[in-house]
Amino acid sequence: MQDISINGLSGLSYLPGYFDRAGQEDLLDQIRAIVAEAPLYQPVMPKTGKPFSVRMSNCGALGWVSDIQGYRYQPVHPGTGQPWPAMPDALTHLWGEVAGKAPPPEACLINFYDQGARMGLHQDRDEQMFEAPVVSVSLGDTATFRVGGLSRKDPTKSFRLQSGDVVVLGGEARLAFHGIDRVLAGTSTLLKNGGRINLTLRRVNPA
Ligand code: MD6
Ligand code: FE
Repeated sequence: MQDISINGLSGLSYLPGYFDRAGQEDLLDQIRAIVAEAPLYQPVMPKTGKPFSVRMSNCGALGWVSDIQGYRYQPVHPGTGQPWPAMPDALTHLWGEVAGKAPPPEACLINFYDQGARMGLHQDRDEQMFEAPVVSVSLGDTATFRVGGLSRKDPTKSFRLQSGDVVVLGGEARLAFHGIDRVLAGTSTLLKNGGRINLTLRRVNPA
């Protein structure tokens, strides 16, 4: 586990290779079963309706959604109206290992990146509980992750996230701006057709 200092903020941890290849394959099988039930869909930005370049789904009690009305957490898939599938045990276990005293995660956002997809600089701030960290898992092709400070104008650092890597944004870095600049094609054999999956675990409501 590496603690990375960014703009003087503590609380950003990087755990390279947290999941070994067998662990990544197990997790991927479970994500495939989840998206068979709760299909990936292309969300749009609030107000403008501009589509995201990533496709999304969720698992856990709550899922993060974005549509013309805004960003929010909700208990059902916006297309099927069905509850989100359960969160895999491996993810609840990961949270127990890295999230300190935080209550269990309620939501796991699944982001799928095709070649060319990216994620603009943003803060994760739709939760009612910033005391709990956000924990991310990367699967598939390597991505360039950029992280800055509490203001969008703060300087940023970028580093590569490989399949199996975990990032924790907690403490002072919980609200740091971050994003994905690009996905590097052909860097992993985990997904047959390439691309990248990112899972972010969140606690939404106070215990
Ligand atoms: C991604 N990650 O890796 C996007 N958010 O595809 C995030 O937006 C993120 O990695 C909160 C905490 C860690 C993250
Ligand atoms: Fe984020």
